[in-house]
Amino acid sequence: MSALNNIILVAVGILLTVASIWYGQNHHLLPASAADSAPLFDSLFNSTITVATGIFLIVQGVLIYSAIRYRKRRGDEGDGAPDHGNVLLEIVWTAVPAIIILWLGVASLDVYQAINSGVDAGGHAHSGMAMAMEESSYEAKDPSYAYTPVVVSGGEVGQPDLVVQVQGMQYAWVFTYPESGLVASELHLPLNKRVRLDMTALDVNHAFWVPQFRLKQDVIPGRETHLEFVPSKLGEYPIVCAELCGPYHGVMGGQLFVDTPEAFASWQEEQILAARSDGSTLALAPEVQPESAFAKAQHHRLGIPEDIHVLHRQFGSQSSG
Ligand SMILES: [Cu+2]
Repeated sequence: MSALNNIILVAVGILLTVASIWYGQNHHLLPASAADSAPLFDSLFNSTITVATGIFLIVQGVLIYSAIRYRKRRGDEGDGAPDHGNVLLEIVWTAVPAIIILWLGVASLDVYQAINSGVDAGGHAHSGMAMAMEESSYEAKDPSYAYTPVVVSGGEVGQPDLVVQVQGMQYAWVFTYPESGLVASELHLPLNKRVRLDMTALDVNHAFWVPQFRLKQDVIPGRETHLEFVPSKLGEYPIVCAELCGPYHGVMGGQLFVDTPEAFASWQEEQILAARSDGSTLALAPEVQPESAFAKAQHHRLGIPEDIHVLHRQFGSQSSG
């Protein structure tokens, strides 16, 4: 009988292990992975799901088994057998979670450091004055639209091929390509090139999040934060603000396009041509139009009332219909 019990116990253990490993690899809880940072994150997530599934099945299994096996029988009015605890069991159920949490902490730190390698993780603090000077340097230098497309080289690992300045504001993202002076409301990135985002906020805290890249980073006024990665899959991905930043936080989003290098180059050329043919093209002529006007266009697109600009005193916004 005891031998049979042991066999059943081993069989249940094998079944639990197989079920946990299978679910850890087939949960479909994550969106497609589209950057080099994603597989690192995903393998940790899958391991966590495997362990969590095992614990879930054990706990629920023991609960259901006990409820059935030790249920009150008809006519049974007596107490259960006296029990003074089980030292071995208590050691096991303390040690096992402690080991799991320790492993999870070390493995998470490992992945975090791998994803942030090559990036000054904390960014560096700026004074308000330094910040204001930095903002003015975002403007294109040449007023005659003599932009040149960003040349994307195949730089060595750890050396970004492309740097994009990201500005978060209530309730939009603005992307500046400093090499060409291009300012856009969409983020276009070339496939398989190392990209660094230099990010700052104009008003309150925001957070730049691309679920398909498994990257999320706070974007803070008066301070520059960074993300560095290699987009690894062509496509269009949502950019989400992951920090409650005001009443219209929920609509603060954007689009990220991972293009072939050729498509990326032609997108840039299109933008530059548009700027040449129409001097008022706001997104391409930051020296002509203040950034507040760009924000206004975003607000219009998102259906946000224009008087929200009253909140944007730092832009000196002049509302108009
Ligand atoms: Cu935001």
